[in-house]
Amino acid sequence: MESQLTETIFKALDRFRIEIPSWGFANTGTRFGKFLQAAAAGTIEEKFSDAGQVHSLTGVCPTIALHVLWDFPHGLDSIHEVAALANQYGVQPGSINPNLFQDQIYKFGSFGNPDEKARTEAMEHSQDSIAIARGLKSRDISFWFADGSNYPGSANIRQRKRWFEECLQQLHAALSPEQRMLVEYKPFEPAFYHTDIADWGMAFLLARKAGPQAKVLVDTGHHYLSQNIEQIVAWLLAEDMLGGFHFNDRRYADDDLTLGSIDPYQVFRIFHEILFFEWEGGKHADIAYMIDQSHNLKGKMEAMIQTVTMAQELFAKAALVDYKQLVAAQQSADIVRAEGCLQDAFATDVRPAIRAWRTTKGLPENPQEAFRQSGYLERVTQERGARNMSNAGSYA
Ligand SMILES: [Mn+2]
Repeated sequence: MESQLTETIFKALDRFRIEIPSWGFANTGTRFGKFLQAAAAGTIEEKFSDAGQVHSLTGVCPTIALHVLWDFPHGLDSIHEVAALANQYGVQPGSINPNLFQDQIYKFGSFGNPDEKARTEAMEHSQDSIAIARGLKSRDISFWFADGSNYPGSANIRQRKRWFEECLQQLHAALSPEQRMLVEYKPFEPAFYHTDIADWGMAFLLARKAGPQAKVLVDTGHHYLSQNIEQIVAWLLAEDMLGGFHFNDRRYADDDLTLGSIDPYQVFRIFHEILFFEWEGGKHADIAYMIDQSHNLKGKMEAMIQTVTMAQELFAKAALVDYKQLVAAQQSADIVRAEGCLQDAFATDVRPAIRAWRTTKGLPENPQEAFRQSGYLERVTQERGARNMSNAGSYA
Protein backbone atom coordinates (compact mmCIF):
# COMPACT_ATOMS: atom_id res chain seq x y z
CA MET A 1 0.00 0.00 0.00
CA GLU A 2 2.74 2.38 1.05
CA SER A 3 4.66 1.86 -2.18
CA GLN A 4 1.52 2.36 -4.24
CA LEU A 5 0.99 5.68 -2.50
CA THR A 6 4.55 6.71 -3.25
CA GLU A 7 4.17 5.66 -6.88
CA THR A 8 1.01 7.74 -7.29
CA ILE A 9 2.70 10.77 -5.76
CA PHE A 10 5.83 10.33 -7.91
CA LYS A 11 3.70 10.14 -11.06
CA ALA A 12 1.83 13.29 -10.09
CA LEU A 13 5.05 15.16 -9.36
CA ASP A 14 6.70 14.00 -12.57
CA ARG A 15 4.13 15.90 -14.62
CA PHE A 16 3.50 18.90 -12.40
CA ARG A 17 5.13 22.13 -13.57
CA ILE A 18 4.30 25.63 -12.46
CA GLU A 19 5.31 28.95 -13.99
CA ILE A 20 6.71 31.77 -11.89
CA PRO A 21 6.08 35.44 -12.70
CA SER A 22 8.91 37.88 -13.39
CA TRP A 23 7.05 40.57 -11.42
CA GLY A 24 7.13 38.36 -8.31
CA PHE A 25 10.84 39.15 -7.89
CA ALA A 26 10.58 42.94 -8.27
CA ASN A 27 9.83 45.58 -5.68
CA THR A 28 6.11 46.10 -5.64
CA GLY A 29 3.71 47.56 -3.14
CA THR A 30 0.15 48.18 -2.20
CA ARG A 31 -2.06 51.05 -3.25
CA PHE A 32 -0.52 52.99 -0.37
CA GLY A 33 3.16 52.66 -1.06
CA LYS A 34 6.12 50.38 -1.56
CA PHE A 35 8.23 48.73 1.12
CA LEU A 36 11.53 48.03 -0.53
CA GLN A 37 13.61 44.89 -0.30
CA ALA A 38 17.33 45.13 -0.79
CA ALA A 39 17.44 41.82 -2.69
CA ALA A 40 14.60 42.57 -5.11
CA ALA A 41 15.28 42.14 -8.82
CA GLY A 42 15.52 45.44 -10.66
CA THR A 43 16.41 44.30 -14.15
CA ILE A 44 15.21 41.61 -16.48
CA GLU A 45 18.54 39.83 -16.02
CA GLU A 46 18.07 39.78 -12.24
CA LYS A 47 14.54 38.40 -12.66
CA PHE A 48 15.89 35.59 -14.84
CA SER A 49 18.66 34.94 -12.34
CA ASP A 50 16.19 34.66 -9.43
CA ALA A 51 13.79 32.50 -11.44
CA GLY A 52 16.68 30.26 -12.48
CA GLN A 53 17.63 29.86 -8.83
CA VAL A 54 14.06 28.86 -7.87
CA HIS A 55 13.98 26.36 -10.74
CA SER A 56 17.35 24.86 -9.89
CA LEU A 57 16.20 24.23 -6.30
CA THR A 58 12.68 22.97 -7.03
CA GLY A 59 13.11 21.47 -10.51
CA VAL A 60 9.53 22.27 -11.48
CA CYS A 61 9.59 25.89 -12.70
CA PRO A 62 11.14 25.72 -16.18
CA THR A 63 9.35 28.83 -17.44
CA ILE A 64 8.92 32.42 -16.35
CA ALA A 65 5.92 34.61 -17.15
CA LEU A 66 7.04 37.85 -18.74
CA HIS A 67 5.46 41.25 -18.74
CA VAL A 68 5.79 43.19 -21.97
CA LEU A 69 6.00 46.69 -20.54
CA TRP A 70 8.31 45.88 -17.63
CA ASP A 71 10.50 43.16 -19.15
CA PHE A 72 10.85 44.30 -22.76
CA PRO A 73 12.04 47.91 -22.46
CA HIS A 74 12.67 48.04 -26.21
CA GLY A 75 9.60 46.08 -27.21
CA LEU A 76 10.26 43.68 -30.07
CA ASP A 77 13.94 44.68 -30.08
CA SER A 78 14.31 43.15 -26.61
CA ILE A 79 13.52 39.64 -27.86
CA HIS A 80 17.16 38.73 -28.46
CA GLU A 81 18.27 39.92 -25.05
CA VAL A 82 15.49 37.97 -23.35
CA ALA A 83 16.22 34.82 -25.37
CA ALA A 84 19.91 35.06 -24.44
CA LEU A 85 19.05 35.46 -20.73
CA ALA A 86 16.74 32.45 -20.91
CA ASN A 87 19.60 30.31 -22.14
CA GLN A 88 22.07 31.77 -19.67
CA TYR A 89 19.89 31.17 -16.62
CA GLY A 90 18.14 27.97 -17.68
CA VAL A 91 14.53 29.16 -17.58
CA GLN A 92 12.53 29.63 -20.74
CA PRO A 93 10.09 32.44 -21.50
CA GLY A 94 6.57 31.39 -20.55
CA SER A 95 3.35 33.29 -20.93
CA ILE A 96 3.60 36.78 -22.38
CA ASN A 97 1.55 39.40 -20.53
CA PRO A 98 0.61 42.60 -22.35
CA ASN A 99 0.15 45.71 -20.22
CA LEU A 100 -3.06 47.51 -21.10
CA PHE A 101 -3.52 49.44 -17.87
CA GLN A 102 -0.49 51.48 -16.85
CA ASP A 103 -0.03 54.14 -19.54
CA GLN A 104 -1.88 57.43 -19.19
CA ILE A 105 -3.78 56.76 -22.37
CA TYR A 106 -5.59 53.91 -20.59
CA LYS A 107 -7.11 56.18 -17.93
CA PHE A 108 -10.59 55.35 -19.26
CA GLY A 109 -9.81 51.88 -20.51
CA SER A 110 -8.09 49.99 -23.32
CA PHE A 111 -10.40 48.01 -25.63
CA GLY A 112 -13.39 49.54 -23.84
CA ASN A 113 -12.13 53.11 -24.10
CA PRO A 114 -14.52 55.43 -25.97
CA ASP A 115 -11.46 57.15 -27.46
CA GLU A 116 -10.50 55.31 -30.62
CA LYS A 117 -6.86 56.40 -30.22
CA ALA A 118 -6.62 54.46 -26.97
CA ARG A 119 -8.21 51.37 -28.48
CA THR A 120 -5.79 51.53 -31.42
CA GLU A 121 -2.81 51.85 -29.10
CA ALA A 122 -4.06 48.92 -27.04
CA MET A 123 -4.38 46.84 -30.21
CA GLU A 124 -0.87 47.75 -31.37
CA HIS A 125 0.57 46.78 -28.00
CA SER A 126 -1.36 43.51 -28.10
CA GLN A 127 -0.13 42.76 -31.63
CA ASP A 128 3.43 43.46 -30.47
CA SER A 129 2.88 41.10 -27.56
CA ILE A 130 1.77 38.32 -29.90
CA ALA A 131 4.84 38.96 -32.07
CA ILE A 132 7.10 38.91 -29.01
CA ALA A 133 5.56 35.60 -27.93
CA ARG A 134 6.14 34.19 -31.41
CA GLY A 135 9.75 35.40 -31.40
CA LEU A 136 10.36 33.65 -28.09
CA LYS A 137 8.37 30.51 -28.98
CA SER A 138 5.99 31.28 -26.11
CA ARG A 139 2.63 29.66 -26.57
CA ASP A 140 0.35 31.71 -24.35
CA ILE A 141 -0.50 35.40 -24.41
CA SER A 142 -2.39 36.27 -21.22
CA PHE A 143 -4.78 39.18 -21.38
CA TRP A 144 -6.01 40.91 -18.26
CA PHE A 145 -7.93 44.16 -18.63
CA ALA A 146 -8.38 46.82 -15.98
CA ASP A 147 -11.26 48.24 -18.04
CA GLY A 148 -14.40 49.26 -16.23
CA SER A 149 -16.14 52.25 -14.73
CA ASN A 150 -16.62 53.72 -11.29
CA TYR A 151 -20.09 55.24 -11.50
CA PRO A 152 -23.47 54.12 -12.78
CA GLY A 153 -24.33 55.50 -16.19
CA SER A 154 -20.79 56.58 -17.02
CA ALA A 155 -20.05 53.75 -19.47
CA ASN A 156 -21.99 52.13 -22.29
CA ILE A 157 -21.61 48.55 -21.15
CA ARG A 158 -22.98 46.95 -24.34
CA GLN A 159 -20.91 49.14 -26.65
CA ARG A 160 -17.79 48.28 -24.69
CA LYS A 161 -18.65 44.58 -24.96
CA ARG A 162 -18.79 44.96 -28.76
CA TRP A 163 -15.38 46.65 -28.80
CA PHE A 164 -13.93 43.82 -26.72
CA GLU A 165 -15.41 41.25 -29.10
CA GLU A 166 -13.99 43.02 -32.16
CA CYS A 167 -10.52 43.54 -30.68
CA LEU A 168 -10.18 39.98 -29.40
CA GLN A 169 -11.38 38.55 -32.72
CA GLN A 170 -8.78 40.59 -34.59
CA LEU A 171 -6.05 39.48 -32.20
CA HIS A 172 -7.08 35.86 -32.48
CA ALA A 173 -6.63 36.16 -36.24
CA ALA A 174 -3.03 37.24 -35.61
CA LEU A 175 -2.16 34.13 -33.58
CA SER A 176 0.06 31.40 -35.02
CA PRO A 177 -1.59 27.97 -35.05
CA GLU A 178 0.27 26.85 -31.93
CA GLN A 179 -0.39 30.00 -29.93
CA ARG A 180 -3.19 30.54 -27.43
CA MET A 181 -4.94 33.62 -26.12
CA LEU A 182 -5.91 33.45 -22.46
CA VAL A 183 -8.68 35.77 -21.26
CA GLU A 184 -8.59 36.60 -17.55
CA TYR A 185 -11.49 38.00 -15.55
CA LYS A 186 -11.80 39.90 -12.29
CA PRO A 187 -14.92 41.18 -10.53
CA PHE A 188 -13.64 44.57 -9.38
CA GLU A 189 -10.52 46.69 -8.87
CA PRO A 190 -9.32 49.03 -10.21
CA ALA A 191 -12.87 49.74 -11.38
CA PHE A 192 -15.42 49.80 -8.59
CA TYR A 193 -18.78 49.96 -10.34
CA HIS A 194 -18.51 47.71 -13.38
CA THR A 195 -15.62 45.74 -14.86
CA ASP A 196 -15.84 44.83 -18.54
CA ILE A 197 -14.72 41.23 -18.02
CA ALA A 198 -16.00 40.64 -14.53
CA ASP A 199 -16.50 36.90 -14.31
CA TRP A 200 -15.87 33.53 -15.96
CA GLY A 201 -19.05 33.72 -18.02
CA MET A 202 -18.01 36.98 -19.66
CA ALA A 203 -14.48 35.69 -20.29
CA PHE A 204 -15.97 32.46 -21.65
CA LEU A 205 -18.25 34.26 -24.12
CA LEU A 206 -15.51 36.59 -25.32
CA ALA A 207 -13.03 33.74 -25.72
CA ARG A 208 -15.55 31.61 -27.58
CA LYS A 209 -16.35 34.48 -29.95
CA ALA A 210 -12.66 35.23 -30.48
CA GLY A 211 -11.90 31.74 -31.80
CA PRO A 212 -10.81 28.19 -30.93
CA GLN A 213 -7.37 29.18 -29.64
CA ALA A 214 -8.87 31.47 -27.00
CA LYS A 215 -9.39 30.00 -23.52
CA VAL A 216 -10.28 31.29 -20.08
CA LEU A 217 -7.65 32.05 -17.44
CA VAL A 218 -8.75 31.55 -13.83
CA ASP A 219 -6.97 33.75 -11.30
CA THR A 220 -7.93 32.27 -7.95
CA GLY A 221 -7.91 35.71 -6.31
CA HIS A 222 -10.37 37.11 -8.84
CA HIS A 223 -13.61 35.86 -7.30
CA TYR A 224 -16.05 37.05 -4.74
CA LEU A 225 -15.63 35.54 -1.32
CA SER A 226 -17.24 32.12 -0.92
CA GLN A 227 -17.58 31.66 -4.70
CA ASN A 228 -17.20 28.00 -5.65
CA ILE A 229 -14.09 28.24 -7.82
CA GLU A 230 -13.75 24.49 -8.32
CA GLN A 231 -17.21 24.39 -9.86
CA ILE A 232 -16.16 27.07 -12.35
CA VAL A 233 -13.09 24.95 -13.09
CA ALA A 234 -15.23 21.85 -13.62
CA TRP A 235 -17.52 23.69 -16.04
CA LEU A 236 -14.65 25.19 -18.00
CA LEU A 237 -13.03 21.75 -18.25
CA ALA A 238 -16.26 20.21 -19.46
CA GLU A 239 -16.49 22.89 -22.17
CA ASP A 240 -12.80 22.59 -23.13
CA MET A 241 -12.37 26.26 -22.25
CA LEU A 242 -9.93 26.15 -19.33
CA GLY A 243 -6.61 27.58 -20.50
CA GLY A 244 -4.73 28.16 -17.30
CA PHE A 245 -4.49 29.46 -13.77
CA HIS A 246 -3.01 32.37 -11.95
CA PHE A 247 -2.53 30.94 -8.48
CA ASN A 248 -2.54 32.97 -5.28
CA ASP A 249 -4.53 32.98 -2.08
CA ARG A 250 -6.61 35.66 -0.42
CA ARG A 251 -8.63 36.37 2.66
CA TYR A 252 -10.66 39.41 1.59
CA ALA A 253 -10.29 40.37 -2.07
CA ASP A 254 -7.45 40.07 -4.59
CA ASP A 255 -4.89 39.90 -1.81
CA ASP A 256 -2.12 38.08 -3.71
CA LEU A 257 -1.21 36.06 -0.63
CA THR A 258 0.88 32.90 -0.86
CA LEU A 259 -0.95 29.96 -2.41
CA GLY A 260 -2.50 27.76 0.25
CA SER A 261 -1.71 30.14 3.11
CA ILE A 262 -5.38 30.82 3.88
CA ASP A 263 -7.37 27.98 2.33
CA PRO A 264 -5.27 25.05 1.12
CA TYR A 265 -8.37 22.84 0.90
CA GLN A 266 -9.76 25.07 -1.85
CA VAL A 267 -6.62 24.64 -3.96
CA PHE A 268 -6.83 20.90 -3.31
CA ARG A 269 -10.45 20.88 -4.49
CA ILE A 270 -9.48 22.72 -7.69
CA PHE A 271 -6.72 20.19 -8.41
CA HIS A 272 -9.14 17.41 -7.60
CA GLU A 273 -11.65 18.59 -10.22
CA ILE A 274 -8.87 18.64 -12.82
CA LEU A 275 -7.48 15.21 -11.95
CA PHE A 276 -10.94 13.66 -11.69
CA PHE A 277 -11.76 15.08 -15.14
CA GLU A 278 -8.55 13.58 -16.50
CA TRP A 279 -9.20 10.22 -14.88
CA GLU A 280 -12.68 10.04 -16.38
CA GLY A 281 -11.52 11.18 -19.80
CA GLY A 282 -8.32 9.17 -19.87
CA LYS A 283 -6.16 12.10 -20.98
CA HIS A 284 -4.34 15.08 -19.56
CA ALA A 285 -6.01 18.48 -19.64
CA ASP A 286 -3.87 21.10 -21.37
CA ILE A 287 -3.69 23.69 -18.61
CA ALA A 288 -0.98 26.26 -17.84
CA TYR A 289 -0.35 26.43 -14.10
CA MET A 290 1.03 29.85 -13.29
CA ILE A 291 1.65 31.82 -10.12
CA ASP A 292 0.46 35.41 -9.94
CA GLN A 293 1.73 36.78 -6.65
CA SER A 294 3.98 39.62 -5.68
CA HIS A 295 5.08 39.80 -2.10
CA ASN A 296 5.97 43.06 -0.48
CA LEU A 297 6.61 41.79 3.06
CA LYS A 298 7.87 38.23 2.66
CA GLY A 299 11.23 37.68 1.02
CA LYS A 300 10.40 37.31 -2.65
CA MET A 301 12.42 34.21 -3.42
CA GLU A 302 11.52 32.48 -0.16
CA ALA A 303 7.85 33.19 -0.89
CA MET A 304 8.17 31.82 -4.40
CA ILE A 305 9.83 28.60 -3.21
CA GLN A 306 7.18 28.27 -0.49
CA THR A 307 4.44 28.67 -3.12
CA VAL A 308 5.93 26.13 -5.49
CA THR A 309 6.40 23.48 -2.79
CA MET A 310 2.87 24.12 -1.47
CA ALA A 311 1.47 23.70 -4.98
CA GLN A 312 3.32 20.39 -5.30
CA GLU A 313 1.94 19.17 -1.98
CA LEU A 314 -1.65 20.05 -2.84
CA PHE A 315 -1.38 18.56 -6.33
CA ALA A 316 0.09 15.36 -4.88
CA LYS A 317 -2.68 15.15 -2.27
CA ALA A 318 -5.33 15.60 -4.96
CA ALA A 319 -3.75 12.75 -6.94
CA LEU A 320 -4.45 10.42 -4.00
CA VAL A 321 -8.22 10.57 -4.27
CA ASP A 322 -9.58 7.06 -4.80
CA TYR A 323 -11.73 7.69 -7.89
CA LYS A 324 -13.28 4.24 -8.08
CA GLN A 325 -14.49 4.53 -4.53
CA LEU A 326 -15.56 8.13 -5.14
CA VAL A 327 -17.62 7.27 -8.21
CA ALA A 328 -19.26 4.35 -6.42
CA ALA A 329 -20.11 6.54 -3.45
CA GLN A 330 -21.50 9.27 -5.71
CA GLN A 331 -23.59 6.72 -7.62
CA SER A 332 -25.16 5.37 -4.48
CA ALA A 333 -25.56 8.83 -2.93
CA ASP A 334 -23.32 7.77 -0.06
CA ILE A 335 -22.49 11.34 0.85
CA VAL A 336 -20.26 10.74 3.82
CA ARG A 337 -18.18 8.12 2.03
CA ALA A 338 -17.82 10.36 -1.04
CA GLU A 339 -16.74 13.33 1.01
CA GLY A 340 -14.40 11.03 2.93
CA CYS A 341 -12.54 10.21 -0.30
CA LEU A 342 -11.51 13.85 -0.56
CA GLN A 343 -10.87 14.26 3.15
CA ASP A 344 -8.67 11.16 3.36
CA ALA A 345 -6.55 12.31 0.43
CA PHE A 346 -6.25 15.81 1.82
CA ALA A 347 -5.23 14.52 5.24
CA THR A 348 -2.41 12.36 3.87
CA ASP A 349 1.06 13.62 4.68
CA VAL A 350 2.69 13.62 1.25
CA ARG A 351 5.85 15.40 2.33
CA PRO A 352 8.03 12.30 2.91
CA ALA A 353 7.21 11.04 -0.60
CA ILE A 354 7.91 14.48 -2.09
CA ARG A 355 11.29 14.58 -0.35
CA ALA A 356 12.06 11.12 -1.73
CA TRP A 357 11.01 12.23 -5.22
CA ARG A 358 13.34 15.23 -5.04
CA THR A 359 16.21 12.97 -4.06
CA THR A 360 15.64 10.72 -7.07
CA LYS A 361 15.77 13.85 -9.25
CA GLY A 362 19.01 15.09 -7.71
CA LEU A 363 17.20 18.02 -6.14
CA PRO A 364 17.59 19.22 -2.55
CA GLU A 365 15.11 17.48 -0.23
CA ASN A 366 14.17 20.83 1.26
CA PRO A 367 14.44 23.59 -1.36
CA GLN A 368 13.75 26.34 1.19
CA GLU A 369 16.55 25.20 3.46
CA ALA A 370 18.86 24.74 0.48
CA PHE A 371 18.11 28.30 -0.60
CA ARG A 372 18.95 29.63 2.87
CA GLN A 373 22.22 27.69 2.83
CA SER A 374 23.13 28.72 -0.70
CA GLY A 375 24.36 32.23 0.05
CA TYR A 376 22.44 33.52 -2.98
CA LEU A 377 20.28 35.90 -0.96
CA GLU A 378 23.29 37.41 0.81
CA ARG A 379 25.10 37.87 -2.49
CA VAL A 380 22.25 39.62 -4.30
CA THR A 381 21.40 41.70 -1.23
CA GLN A 382 24.91 43.07 -1.38
CA GLU A 383 24.88 43.54 -5.14
CA ARG A 384 21.45 45.15 -5.40
CA GLY A 385 20.95 46.75 -2.00
CA ALA A 386 22.25 50.26 -2.53
CA ARG A 387 20.34 50.68 -5.76
CA ASN A 388 17.09 49.21 -4.45
CA MET A 389 16.98 51.13 -1.19
CA SER A 390 17.43 54.49 -2.88
CA ASN A 391 14.52 53.86 -5.18
CA ALA A 392 11.52 54.36 -2.93
CA GLY A 393 9.33 56.82 -4.78
CA SER A 394 6.15 57.74 -3.00
CA TYR A 395 2.47 57.07 -3.25
CA ALA A 396 1.48 60.71 -3.69
MN1 LIG B 1 -3.74 37.33 -12.63
